[in-house]
Amino acid sequence: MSYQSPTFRHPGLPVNDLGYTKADYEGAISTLCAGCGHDSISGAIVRACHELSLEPHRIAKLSGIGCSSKTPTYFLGKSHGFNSVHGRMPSVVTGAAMANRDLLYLGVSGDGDTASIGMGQFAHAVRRNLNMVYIVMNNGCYGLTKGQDSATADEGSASKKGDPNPFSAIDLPGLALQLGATFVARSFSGDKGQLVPLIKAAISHRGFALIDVVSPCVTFNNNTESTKSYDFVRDHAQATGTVDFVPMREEITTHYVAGKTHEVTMHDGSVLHLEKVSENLDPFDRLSAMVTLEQHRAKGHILTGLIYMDKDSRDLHDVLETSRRPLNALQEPDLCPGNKVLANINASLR
Ligand SMILES: Cc1ncc(C[n+]2csc(CCOP(=O)(O)OP(=O)(O)O)c2C)c(N)n1
Ligand code: SF4
Ligand SMILES: [Mg+2]
Repeated sequence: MSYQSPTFRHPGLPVNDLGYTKADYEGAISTLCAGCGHDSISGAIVRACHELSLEPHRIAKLSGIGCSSKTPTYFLGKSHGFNSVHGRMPSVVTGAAMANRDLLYLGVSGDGDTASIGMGQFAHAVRRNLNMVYIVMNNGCYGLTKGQDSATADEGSASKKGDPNPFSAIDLPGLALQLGATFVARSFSGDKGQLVPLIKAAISHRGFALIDVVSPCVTFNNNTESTKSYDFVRDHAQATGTVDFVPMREEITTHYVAGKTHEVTMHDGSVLHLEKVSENLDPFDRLSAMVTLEQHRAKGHILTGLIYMDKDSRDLHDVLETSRRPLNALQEPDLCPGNKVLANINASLR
């Protein structure tokens, strides 16, 4: 059975700069459990791409395996898509990005897909600063295979039918910071007000942008003993500050209190406003970000918002000085320098 979205829409729906409605960024109707946090994240991705007026054919959405990795079917139905093998999404993005730097790469993964089978791939995509947005839909369990604990499940946390987890959890933002990530954020699927601007900022960032989104699994891991349940996250989340994102094309009209805010111009000219709430965190200082993250973790709090950003990030293309044009746009004269140049190279090696 296929679940296609109905094509009829109210004629008065607001359109973006390209003339597209939000429906133009949606996908098929979700088959996930009703109330699954992953669906809210899909909705946030749709909203961010619509509000940024991105051309759908300029986006490539990629994923691994899991309920989370199924979600690209439910958003950006007019974009390129590749559902890869469990944990292997980063290497597929690496190949695609090296061949065609003109696309925007949006990777979606789960905590199982990223923090267990895909850990090696994740680590190397981070340290190479691959130019992509990497969203982890983190429910602390393997939802698709009936709720086993994942490596991000907190010690002592228990899923619906499970015992308390005896192992310490992998904290993906902390790990990414240690690996040299240039954009690290965390959010909650139930907080679109925070998540949408973070996705927009991640899209504008040049380099690897991780957003770890706590996303409750209502079927297997939303009980009172779980630290990834809706109630627990609502009670324990602490935001670094409010985030506001203004795309390059829009006039900046909002006013912020001096001294309490940061204004960052992104690589593409968009502007990120950060209103600082957490006194200890300097989001442009890796060490400060690591310390603050650990302090919150020790208290059992979940730090959300923008945790760290390197404003001068150099992505993999910058480092490797790759071709500015996609490989499929190169012609023979671009690839073959001609006899004279080759003869000079040969002569220099004699
Ligand atoms: C190579 C391989 N090993 C194991 C599996 C079985 N498997 C499918 S999804 C999954 C875990 C998914 O967990 P997560 O990435 O957290 O996604 P969620 O379903 O929780 O969103 C596993 C172990 C598989 N499909 N392929
Ligand atoms: S099993 Fe859990 S993660 Fe999978 S769709 Fe259902 S609620 Fe979502
Ligand atoms: Mg999971």
